[in-house]
Amino acid sequence: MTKVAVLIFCAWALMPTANAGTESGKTHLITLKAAKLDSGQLAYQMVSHKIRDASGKLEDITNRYSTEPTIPGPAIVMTEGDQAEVTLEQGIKDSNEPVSIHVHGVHYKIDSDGTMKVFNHLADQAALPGKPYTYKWTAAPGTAGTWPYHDHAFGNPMLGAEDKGLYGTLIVNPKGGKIMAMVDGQMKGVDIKDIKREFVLWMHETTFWGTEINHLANRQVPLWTNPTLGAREGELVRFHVIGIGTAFHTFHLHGHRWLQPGTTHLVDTVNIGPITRESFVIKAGEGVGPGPWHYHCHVLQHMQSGMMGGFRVIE
Ligand SMILES: [Cu+2]
Repeated sequence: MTKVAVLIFCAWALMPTANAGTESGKTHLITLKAAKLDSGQLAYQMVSHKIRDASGKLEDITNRYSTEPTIPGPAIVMTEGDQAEVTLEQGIKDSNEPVSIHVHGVHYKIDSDGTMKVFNHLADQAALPGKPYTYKWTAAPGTAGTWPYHDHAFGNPMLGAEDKGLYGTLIVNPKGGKIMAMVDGQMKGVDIKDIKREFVLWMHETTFWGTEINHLANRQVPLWTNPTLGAREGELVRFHVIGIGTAFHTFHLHGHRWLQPGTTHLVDTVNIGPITRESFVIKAGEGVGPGPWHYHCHVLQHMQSGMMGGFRVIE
């Protein structure tokens, strides 16, 4: 190799490499606020969500979210290859304490860890009143899945206040646009765009906290505690079940069964521990028809404490 060729080669080798797959991805410009509910619990609220495509065009999708703070917090949906800039505002009444967002699953640099200096030994990565903090996430290829995000600072600079309601869901859809599911008695790839509703259920101690992402109305609907879910028979429905807190649960859905992700196992009950999750697609009422079906935790003590809700499938 000539000297010039070596120099060109070295310059090429040292160029910052774009994350494969991100060139065509979108950038999510998100502002979230941490707030206090009348109940005294804490919650995240979507303030603004705009999506910038590769040509620079902005789409504002803020109106798809509740205008109030909710538990769980807003479900943020990205696709592998997308990036997000998430700015958090501290809007907690009567408090000057830092609050943060720590996300799981996706890629981020150490300054987007959402932790405090006492924990990360570098810097406080939290919002204060009048002083927002911005986190950068990359939904890199291979990070498709359902992930939690939660506070890691408020009230306790090591651990934060996730147990007071500061948690939400990040859904990274696979770039290929398909999810394996057992539908019509066959294991097959289901088109994500054919899913009509997604139910996000967080299992916290002896209570379910839910949100519906309704793709028919293009809206997220807060469902609050132990909700009754609803679907039409034959609709493709996706569940995201996530644990938080200290208890271990077994999530069970009556009359339905699903393919465990990455396996050929068909199940109707799964273990859910703190910050572990299960995400799956079913066809509502498949083989069993409409009815007032139920879901519940199958830990007897939790069932006895009322940890259950309905899954009404109508014709
Ligand atoms: Cu349980």
